[in-house]
Amino acid sequence: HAVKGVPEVDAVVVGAGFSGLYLLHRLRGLGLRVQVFEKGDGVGGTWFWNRYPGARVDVKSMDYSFSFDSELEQEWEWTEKYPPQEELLRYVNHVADRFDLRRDIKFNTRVTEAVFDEDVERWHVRTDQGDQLSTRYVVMATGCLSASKVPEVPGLDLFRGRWFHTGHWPKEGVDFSGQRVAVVGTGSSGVQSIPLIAEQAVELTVFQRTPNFVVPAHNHPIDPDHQRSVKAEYDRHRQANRESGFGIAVPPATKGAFEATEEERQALWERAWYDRDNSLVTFLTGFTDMITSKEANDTAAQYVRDRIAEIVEDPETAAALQPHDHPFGTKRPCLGTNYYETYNLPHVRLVNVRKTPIVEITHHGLRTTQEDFEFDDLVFATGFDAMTGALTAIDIRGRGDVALKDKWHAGPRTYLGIQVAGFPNLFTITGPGSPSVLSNMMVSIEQHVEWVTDAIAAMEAEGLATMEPTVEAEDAWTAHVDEVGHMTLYPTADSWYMGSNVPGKPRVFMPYIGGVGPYRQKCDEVAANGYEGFVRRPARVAAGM
Ligand code: NA7
Repeated sequence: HAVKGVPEVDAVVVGAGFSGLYLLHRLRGLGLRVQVFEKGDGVGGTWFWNRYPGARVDVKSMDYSFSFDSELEQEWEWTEKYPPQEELLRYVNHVADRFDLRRDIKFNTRVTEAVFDEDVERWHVRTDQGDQLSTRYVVMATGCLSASKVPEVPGLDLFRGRWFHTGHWPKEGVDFSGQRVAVVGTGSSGVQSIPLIAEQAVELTVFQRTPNFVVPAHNHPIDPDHQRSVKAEYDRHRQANRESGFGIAVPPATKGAFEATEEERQALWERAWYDRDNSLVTFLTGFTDMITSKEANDTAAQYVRDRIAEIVEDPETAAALQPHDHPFGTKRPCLGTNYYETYNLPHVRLVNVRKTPIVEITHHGLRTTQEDFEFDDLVFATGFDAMTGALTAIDIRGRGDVALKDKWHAGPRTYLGIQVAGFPNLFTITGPGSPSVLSNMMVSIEQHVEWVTDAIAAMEAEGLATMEPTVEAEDAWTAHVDEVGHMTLYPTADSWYMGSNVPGKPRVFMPYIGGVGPYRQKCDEVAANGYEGFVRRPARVAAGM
């Protein structure tokens, strides 16, 4: 049945970010022939593309790194609490070299199509470079925030200045000296880049649709003693992350916000705001009911709003920067360095485009319902078609020629965020329905890569040809993800977790908020129970079908 002349491999991996690299390493370890396709000209995924000024991870370096190789984790020296993009890119290149991964990666190549051939039970994969491959397994390591999104306002083709999206920033960097710059978007990318662009630009106008909660990052050089002490007990440290809620171990909250006194609450928020060792999750994990009770959450939200009013001198700007429309954390909170302070600079101006929306881009700038703006450079920090965008951008067709895009027309449906019914041997790393973006991605990536490669190893050992979830298991998991999501405040916000930032995208809470630890336990139980909820079959020929 094999298509004549089409080369065969055992596994195709799409993407050479952290997920794709670790997958390649593990799949090779099983003795499989693996082909990785990567659309960039280097490894690194997120850290390859997001080179905008100020880009850095907001999970601590000691936690945001691979744990699978003890020599790697012991030898690599981090320099900062939150490493910048360049350092993460160096790290990921080091990993690629150390495990000799490049020879199985084809760069500058985008996978355009993956079609399951039911007759031979193989996937037929095509790329934009004309590659065609026949493979048994396809693993999508395409990332949750990789399909970037430029606003759907007319006129961009008329704009005579330079324009950029933070998610595919030019490699050579951009010099904004002497320029009048506009930034659209105030999520993490806007929050990180705005203060640095303001240092160069002669004039900076920030177009904000929704103010976010921005907590001081307190980034600093890593204390060598701290690095040594974590490394001395790295296994225990990593294990605590794996068992935690967000993939970042913190002392568990013991009471609800209103079981504490006003002084206790205040002390906690002071620590979350001022302590140089704070983290992204300090606010969210302070009390047991932070993500389930609006009133509890609002004690933190109000604390942050008060700090904004304190920092920002112009009362109108301060008011516009204060988030009121969503609870703290229900849109991805940001870590910032001099973010609010930047609005005190005389050449920086905030425009509230919720009040006066952008109507069109013009040849010299942009026009809102109220005003005509002129500038030289336009920066879109407008985010991504999150979690599903990179998957639905590929023409993926499973049994019965059903397109993944069509199957997901009302929102993603998966079992464990790992597989989709009707798409045998297709696996997603940190897919919708898994903790992914609500966690320390490195912890989630390692867990998925290990689970998926173990599942493949088990198939190989048992001589099985296909693995896919039952529709019942997928329905039950999808309902569970939704149900747990709706026990929290998350669905009340217009966020990219809900698909709200993409016009026409179904409003579904995509990640799993049940917690990284419990989720891992569930995955392990499923595997231990003979891959409960999955159908695993020998080859049809071998089975005499
Ligand atoms: P985000 O967090 O999705 O932020 C995008 C920002 O752009 C956000 O403020 C959006 O406002 C704004 N936006 C998007 N479209 C428009 C239009 N059409 N007009 C005006 N403003 C717009 O992306 P980031 O790249 O900052 O961060 C992505 C993730 O990386 C982050 O969450 C971390 O996980 C790291 P909105 O809130 O939709 O009203």
